[in-house]
Amino acid sequence: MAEWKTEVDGETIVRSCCWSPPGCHPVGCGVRLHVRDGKLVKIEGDPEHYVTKGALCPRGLAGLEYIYHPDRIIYPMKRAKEDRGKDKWERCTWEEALDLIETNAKAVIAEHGAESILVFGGTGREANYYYSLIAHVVFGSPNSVYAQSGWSCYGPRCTSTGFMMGGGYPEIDYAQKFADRYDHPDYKAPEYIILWGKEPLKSNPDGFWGHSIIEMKRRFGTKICSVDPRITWLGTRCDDVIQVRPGTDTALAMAMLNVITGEDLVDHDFIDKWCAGYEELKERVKEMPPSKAAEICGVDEEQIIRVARAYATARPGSIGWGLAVDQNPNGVQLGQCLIAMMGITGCLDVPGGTILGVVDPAQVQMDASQGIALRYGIMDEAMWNKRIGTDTFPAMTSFIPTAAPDAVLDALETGIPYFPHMGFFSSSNVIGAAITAAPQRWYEALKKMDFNVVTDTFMNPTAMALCDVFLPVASYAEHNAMVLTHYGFNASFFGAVNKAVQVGECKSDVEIMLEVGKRMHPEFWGQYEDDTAYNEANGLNGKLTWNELAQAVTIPTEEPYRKYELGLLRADREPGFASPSHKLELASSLYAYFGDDPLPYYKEPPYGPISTPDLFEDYPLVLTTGARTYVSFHSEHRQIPSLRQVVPDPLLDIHPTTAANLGIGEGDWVWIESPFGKCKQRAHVTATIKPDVVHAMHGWWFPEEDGEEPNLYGNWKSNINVTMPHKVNGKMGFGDCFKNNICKVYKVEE
Ligand SMILES: Nc1nc2c(c(=O)[nH]1)N[C@H]1C(S)=C(S)[C@@H](COP(=O)(O)OP(=O)(O)OC[C@H]3O[C@@H](n4cnc5c(=O)[nH]c(N)nc54)[C@H](O)[C@@H]3O)O[C@H]1N2
Ligand SMILES: Nc1nc2c(c(=O)[nH]1)N[C@H]1C(S)=C(S)[C@@H](COP(=O)(O)OP(=O)(O)OC[C@H]3O[C@@H](n4cnc5c(=O)[nH]c(N)nc54)[C@H](O)[C@@H]3O)O[C@H]1N2
Ligand code: SF4
Ligand SMILES: [Mo]
Repeated sequence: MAEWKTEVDGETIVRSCCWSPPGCHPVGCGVRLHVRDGKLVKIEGDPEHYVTKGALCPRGLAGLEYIYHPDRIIYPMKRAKEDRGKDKWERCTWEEALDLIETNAKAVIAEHGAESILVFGGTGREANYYYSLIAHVVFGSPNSVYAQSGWSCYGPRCTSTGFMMGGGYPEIDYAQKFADRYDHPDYKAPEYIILWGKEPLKSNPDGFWGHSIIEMKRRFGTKICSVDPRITWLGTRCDDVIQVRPGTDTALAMAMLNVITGEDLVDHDFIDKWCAGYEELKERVKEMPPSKAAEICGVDEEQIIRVARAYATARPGSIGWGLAVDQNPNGVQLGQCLIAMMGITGCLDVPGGTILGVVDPAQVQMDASQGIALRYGIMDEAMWNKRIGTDTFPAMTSFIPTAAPDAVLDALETGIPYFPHMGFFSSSNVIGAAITAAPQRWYEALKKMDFNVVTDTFMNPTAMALCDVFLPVASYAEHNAMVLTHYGFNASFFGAVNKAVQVGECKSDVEIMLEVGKRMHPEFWGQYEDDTAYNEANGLNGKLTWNELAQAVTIPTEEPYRKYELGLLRADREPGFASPSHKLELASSLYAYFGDDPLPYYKEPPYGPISTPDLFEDYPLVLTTGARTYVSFHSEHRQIPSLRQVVPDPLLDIHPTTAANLGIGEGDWVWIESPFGKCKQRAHVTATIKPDVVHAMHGWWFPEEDGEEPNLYGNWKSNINVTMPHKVNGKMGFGDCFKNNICKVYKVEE
């Protein structure tokens, strides 16, 4: 193995793991960073990374363009509150910027209480480790905010898992935990994989390295089914593509369970020893025969039966469940069905099945930011109980330590339970075309805040419209950090992000947290001299020193299978699952406790041909959005030339027959209008989408346009989220319409 840092012909080569910024989920692809005279001159894949073996995605390859982009903000800036929306930013020193934050935060706390500070975080990035810490332990506020309506990303899947069994996020086994990968003696590849509302080649989500699907197919002949209203590139290589009507997935999954239980394609040993509620589940899914689901979902009955049998008889089968599970108000029931499919077929945490993560009691500690704040007296119980949404969203807020997103918008608009006064935006372009439903409402509401801070790499609509201080964030090549896939909740490896260069005066998210923390609460933050001291104490939990990790670059976790037998899923280290009964609860006592049905049921999406037939006459197409592309991460990368060239404009996928009926041709600009708002994108006419469905891209703004208000870099032009309703969540508070809205589409005439 090469040294982590070598000198070759006047160049320093640093081996590292790629993460954020720019955005990505914690995949930690291996990179070799070539440095000459203090500047990066080349970024290439690291062939010695035990998972990615030299491969990088287009965004990884465009790293130099991003890091040295002329528009990147590399010094702190400030602006007077009355100049919000105007390009009147002034460069300032870190001291000035931090003074402003300290003074304003202390004034807001004195006048309105710490709860009136909101700390916003987005997804995937390293900053995700810290935004709750910044709220709870830096400012003493209970309100960290992930602003997607219904917390509709990852949270629902993790909550279904947490309530039914624990063990982090169940992931496809691609031998990611073993240094010798597919050659490991205990490993067996999945024979059959269902990719359910997930396109991992593009998304590489949450530490799942999507290319492994191709590797397993090539090497072991793994068969694949894609459940997706679109036929993706991977779909064309699949054995089955179930083109489900968006948002009806729970009916489909219940029908598969109907086949699997009805034909007794189950593992009775596993069920007898480890499951509770099998007979009730079997009874419940009798309500959903394949013929009924076929009609609801608009798919072929025979296909449902074929795929259910293929999955259940594979030794083993595995399921990759994606974002479409979360972005569905019926999604926690879908998650429940998928976990049941993993369990009752005996495919849970076995080689080649869907694997779980060792629950590390110390890891639980690290994430319990509210616990630290309470122990150090930075928040008291009364303050913690002021978290917005705990009364209206008890299931969500019992499991996730943030405020409830929909309740935060309500609070901003109505002052109930109180008006927030300060925002700290850490890795979320809140009014941009990504995270929020109804961003036009968030924009109006957030304008009223007394003081707003943003930490980012580029100017964007949120910063331009709303913020008073801009803190420049260091890219992954400019700081030391660690990568834990699935944020440590089912980690494949410990990975090192090794600093190679300094750009301007940028600081990492940890450094920013430490600096602000030392000013607000030195009694806690004073103990950490710098970012590596912080990471060593918290992320690595004393198991490794920072230098050991930096040298190794990756350290696979080498976790064993069948953790429920070994006591590795429970903090008390007894065998079983981390549910109230210590079984895999197919009928969930916690679902029932939070007022939902303990068993899965099907509910139509809130808007659609069945739920709102009258409205559907005016808005006769089902709208799904946001399928990932190779060349952007949400609202990021629009200013990177080599990436923008691949997808220069926002695209609406529309079927040729539908397009012809509407007089729409390839490349036409079209309005996409829902009952809640409209925006325009360019038609891409393609037979890969179901005829009665259209797909719109998310995350579009135009960094090349005028940034000042009212244009805000064209923020409202192609922003698909202006068509999204707010607060359409299911009984436990989860889910939205990002992938199951309705719309009409017509040509832009001007
Ligand atoms: N390049 C890139 N990678 C990313 C991101 C990014 O922006 N860019 N974002 C990251 C984030 S935050 C996330 S959460 C992950 C998400 O990554 P994935 O889980 O892969 O999710 P998507 O790409 O949104 O959608 C996956 C597929 O679901 C299909 N789909 C749409 N509606 C439905 C439906 O109702 N039912 C079913 N069964 N399928 C449906 C879409 O057509 C799409 O092909 O990606 C992460 N990775
Ligand atoms: N219509 C529709 N909308 C969607 C989706 C969809 O499928 N359809 N997907 C949704 C999903 S699943 C998610 S998770 C959200 C994501 O939404 P967000 O995570 O809020 O994504 P962005 O809007 O890109 O905002 C992220 C900002 O963080 C900055 N940034 C990048 N890396 C770092 C870092 O390391 N530190 C800091 N401080 N800043 C950084 C970026 O430059 C960018 O301005 O979008 C959601 N929006
Ligand atoms: S998938 Fe993520 S970590 Fe891997 S190269 Fe692309 S941006 Fe970097
Ligand atoms: Mo996400």
